[in-house]
Amino acid sequence: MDSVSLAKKNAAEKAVEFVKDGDLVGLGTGSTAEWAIKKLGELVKEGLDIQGVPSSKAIDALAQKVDLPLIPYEEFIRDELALNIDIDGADCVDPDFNLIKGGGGAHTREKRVANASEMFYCVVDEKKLVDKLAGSFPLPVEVMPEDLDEAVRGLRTYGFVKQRQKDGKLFISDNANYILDVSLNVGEPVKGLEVDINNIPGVVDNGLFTIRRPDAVIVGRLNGEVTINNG
Ligand code: A5P
Repeated sequence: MDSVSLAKKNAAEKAVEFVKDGDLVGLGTGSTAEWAIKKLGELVKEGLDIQGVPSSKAIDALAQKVDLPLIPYEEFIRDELALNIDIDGADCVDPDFNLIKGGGGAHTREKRVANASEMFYCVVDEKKLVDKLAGSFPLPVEVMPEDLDEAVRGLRTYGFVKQRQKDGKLFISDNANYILDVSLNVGEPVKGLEVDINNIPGVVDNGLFTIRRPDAVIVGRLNGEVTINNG
């Protein structure tokens, strides 16, 4: 395994150590969170008693594959469930624990899950740590297809806008929406931007996590070490 993959695995498995018997666990999306889900599957086989809430269809499928007991995302929303802990990755993390997420297009559900969680552990390899969010990673913004043009016009205030594609086709989110990636030209701080962008007509949610920030960021280092940074 290469050093970045190992760093992701080490960070995710460290976060799993904070999961306790009886917990309702938010299951993040992405290649880092997947390590946590696989580890939780192993622990459940050994007797850990938890239920997971998947933040995407892809993670729902993985969790089922490793026999993790699940509460479907739709049920979590309908019943307004409170979760004990959420383990999720990020595309970049600034020194104040503000995040950009949504590289996999799952940030809307990921944010609902993080907002409902008492503890939010963000798990990353050290390459995700940045001084400034703007310019480090294009900001994913989920938009409703019928409002695409209006959303694009509104988002151009903040930077270059590109509609996401996958395998030569328009990317469609789990919520049946489009994703626009915005190369932010706004500089820092990005505080306030999360709300402002969500006020553009047609925007469902954007990948800034500046309001619900992680309680801890667990960083897998390329030398194999893991550091836990508490907020
Ligand atoms: C999914 O939409 C994202 O928010 C992911 O959590 C984020 O892109 C991190 O993914 P990796 O762990 O694969 O880098």
